[in-house]
Amino acid sequence: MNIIEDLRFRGLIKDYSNEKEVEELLKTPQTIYCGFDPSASSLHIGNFVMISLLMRFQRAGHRVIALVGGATGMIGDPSGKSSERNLQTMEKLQENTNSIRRQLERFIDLDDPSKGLLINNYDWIAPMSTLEFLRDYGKHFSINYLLAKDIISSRLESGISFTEFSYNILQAIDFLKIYDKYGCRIQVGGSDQWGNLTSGLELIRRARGSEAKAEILTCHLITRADGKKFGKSEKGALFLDPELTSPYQLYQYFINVADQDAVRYLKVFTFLTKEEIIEIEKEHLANLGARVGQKALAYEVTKIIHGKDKADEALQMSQVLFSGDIKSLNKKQLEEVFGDLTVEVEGEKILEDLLIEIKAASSKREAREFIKNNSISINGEKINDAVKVISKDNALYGEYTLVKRGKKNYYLVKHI
Ligand code: 383
Repeated sequence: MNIIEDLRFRGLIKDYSNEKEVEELLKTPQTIYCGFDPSASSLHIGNFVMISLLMRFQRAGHRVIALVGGATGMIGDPSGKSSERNLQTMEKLQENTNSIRRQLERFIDLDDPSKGLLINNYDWIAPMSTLEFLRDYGKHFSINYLLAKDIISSRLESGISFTEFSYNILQAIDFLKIYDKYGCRIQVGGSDQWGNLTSGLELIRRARGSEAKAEILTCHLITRADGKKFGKSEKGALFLDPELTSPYQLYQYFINVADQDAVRYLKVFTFLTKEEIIEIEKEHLANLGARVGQKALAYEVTKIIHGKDKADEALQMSQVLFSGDIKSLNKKQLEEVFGDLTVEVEGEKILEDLLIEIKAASSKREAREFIKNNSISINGEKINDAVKVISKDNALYGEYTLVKRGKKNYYLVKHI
């Protein structure tokens, strides 16, 4: 299967400048670029779709260029934003640029410059003079052309600064520079980037003549079956930085996707082959309750982003929710898995009172009922003594008591 067929199978491609031309170009080794602005200290799962696209091209024998927008990040892309952005400080931008570079380096093979490159548009945009900008580049764009772009026209009511209005031209300049310097003929991006990508084509054709060959390809932005925004957990965006989104949180997000989304996401986010995915899909559909698709997805995504060890650990941690084997978790893992369910409790309590205090039962009668029916476990062990004393003394790590009621209601008691 060639790369385009593979990308089509994965449902990644939204639009091309010219489908036939892109296919033709990809028959021989090409240089393909995608840009990432340092708007935050970490890239997120939406960016990862494009990083993995570059990885797919690289594995198919093409050279890829990951561009960090050191200069464009100073301006702020209006794409997908309904209002003007605040400018970031130079210190923050520098910091973000460094951490984003480090993230890209982990995914894209940069050992051999004929296979992968990391570049920063600050290197050519910062030294450019205003006159050069206006005479060499601005002259190629009519205001009418720019105003017709969705991103810009949609902001005419609420307003857009000249700064953000100019962003599109900066990205177009990048494409021309990279076209000239690296012979790069294909820029890729999410579908939100269409307006920026087409301006690059426009500039290359105007500046280098109509026979100049350059094309673009965009990917679908990822959607969710329930219509919510993809990639946002209760704690915010899913970041690639494990300090911001832990491997376990990432795993949990994907293990919880809808049945209809699981296989679709396997295609988008993993490097499993078509055959492997079809096999998983069969098993998944044959028994949705077993969540075969979600399990493969969560494990694979965590593995690609954080490595096999972290994926194994996340898998093991999430299995505790079903096995109840609490003792296999260390303190940090216990806090990760159950931290959101923490209830602080002062002093020692007998079990039936504790259940009421933490709202696992609504009355003494109900509490006793649960205990009698064997539906309460404490730190992984069934307890049927309603007056058992629960305190710091028998707590896990001298601090926590994990209460489980029924099959899946957990309460993490923190003794204070
Ligand atoms: C800057 C200079 C270039 C080429 C691209 C850029 C960045 C671009 C942008 N991209 C987004 C970002 O940085 O803003 N103007 O967060 C996202 N991308 C990719 C993809 C995506 C886009 O990094 O759709 C999601 O990840 O294109 O929103 O010369």
